[in-house]
Amino acid sequence: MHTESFIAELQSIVGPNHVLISADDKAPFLTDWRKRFTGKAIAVVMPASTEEVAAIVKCCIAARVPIVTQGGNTGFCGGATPYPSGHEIVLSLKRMNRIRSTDIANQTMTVEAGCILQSIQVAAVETGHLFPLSLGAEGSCMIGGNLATNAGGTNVLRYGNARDLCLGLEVVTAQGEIWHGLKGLRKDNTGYDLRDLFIGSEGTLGIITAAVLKLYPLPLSQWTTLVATNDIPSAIALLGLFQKRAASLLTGFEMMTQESLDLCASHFPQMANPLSNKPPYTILIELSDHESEEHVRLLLEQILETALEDSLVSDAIIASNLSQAQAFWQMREHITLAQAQEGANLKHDITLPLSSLDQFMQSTDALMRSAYPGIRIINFGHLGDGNLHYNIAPPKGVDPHAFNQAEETAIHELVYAQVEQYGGSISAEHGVGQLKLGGLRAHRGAVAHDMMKAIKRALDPDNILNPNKVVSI
Ligand code: FAD
Ligand code: 2HG
Ligand code: ZN
Repeated sequence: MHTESFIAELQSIVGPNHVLISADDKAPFLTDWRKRFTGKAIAVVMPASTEEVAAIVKCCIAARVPIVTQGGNTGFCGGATPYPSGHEIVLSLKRMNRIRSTDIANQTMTVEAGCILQSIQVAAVETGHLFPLSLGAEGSCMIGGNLATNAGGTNVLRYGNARDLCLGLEVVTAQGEIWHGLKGLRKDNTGYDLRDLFIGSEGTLGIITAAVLKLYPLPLSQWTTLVATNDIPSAIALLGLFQKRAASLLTGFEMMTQESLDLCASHFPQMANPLSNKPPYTILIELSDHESEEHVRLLLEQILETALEDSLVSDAIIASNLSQAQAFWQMREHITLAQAQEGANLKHDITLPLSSLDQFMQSTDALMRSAYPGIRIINFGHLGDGNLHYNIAPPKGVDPHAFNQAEETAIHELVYAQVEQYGGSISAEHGVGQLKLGGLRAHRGAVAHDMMKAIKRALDPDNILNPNKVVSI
């Protein structure tokens, strides 16, 4: 491969301004959001259309250059970061950011992969609809990346994850062909489900260029409350109570330990927990209603009354206006930002059956604290989905890089052994990327892992799309 002629060919496809080759221009695309992974790339290429993506893939096949597709670069597993070998290109979809159409009768919107999630949410509201995918990175992550990682976020317990919100895809295959799968159908049993195969495949099977998304009626009113619970069994009983009494009106159920909130407040003092006496667990609950403000407010008050009577909660604050509700959510979302400011940490994005969650937390906390005295367990997450962000930070005053270098493997092993014991998953919503590549065979089992490798070989025999992410062949 002659680098110069390869670059010239890429330039002829997308135009010279859209092939970045200088170190400074490429730098923002070569390190992930957490600054955990840094790689190198021949170039960063920014196509403006699906046809240009297809032409780039064909050019890369001919030159035997692998492609690392990138959306908003907010992923947590290094999936969008090239390896340090420098033999890959980064394909950034940021220029493919058009909303192609909205079909009000069908309640769908067709968007290009480089649309920022928040811009889709706003466009949906402008038509009187809700696009329910919601996460802390929504101001910069892109829908292609959301689908490629099957992102979760805070509305999963009511609306499902990214997979549940997508009806059709347009994909450029590893052969540089275009699969036109942009149908907005809620039923389609015509053989294998290709859409679901590409969703969650983290750029290893195809390049998502556009998607048909589901829209929902915009709720009339939302009420948010923060409640204090003393233990996880009470929190889970509270979840059951809300599910029974509020049913589909329950749209958020998030858990934060006080240790997480203390860290958050130490970096963002204006975001201290408004509940008094620093309860062990703070739960953020959101109800969304289509009937009326009074209806949902009354329902929330009645459920909280029962919860207080049954001693499931010891304290509660209902947000009295929109800005207080936003402040509750900000506190929740800022735990990740506080951790980033505090320094390197070890993330564990895990799910457990709700029935095992308490035992998991008690035994893992005990093992962790006895092995690493002074360790900080920053545990929070989407309790309604059984999804914990069980993040580990070194004892205060200990250099995080030195600590991670010495203890990372042992800490991951400790947590993941516990996850296996309690029937959980080592990746709930963030994916595999390069971070969890090595642990996947043991976790999924040889049979499942071999099927995944067979799929990768069948769809991408030249191993051109994001090699050595998710699975190695
Ligand atoms: P990128 O990081 O650019 O890419 C992620 C993966 O998808 C890579 O493997 C990449 O190759 C692939 N990819 C990207 N675009 C395409 C495409 N068009 N076709 C094929 N493959 C593609 N995640 C959650 O699930 N829930 C959360 O609550 C959540 N909160 C977050 C909060 C913060 C502050 C941050 C920084 C991140 C959070 N994330 C969360 C993680 C991240 O935002 C999601 O994984 C998101 O879906 C990634 O989107 P992206 O556009 O940034 O993708
Ligand atoms: C969230 O739920 C994100 O806020 C980030 O998934 C989790 O920081 C994390 O580990
Ligand atoms: Zn999360």
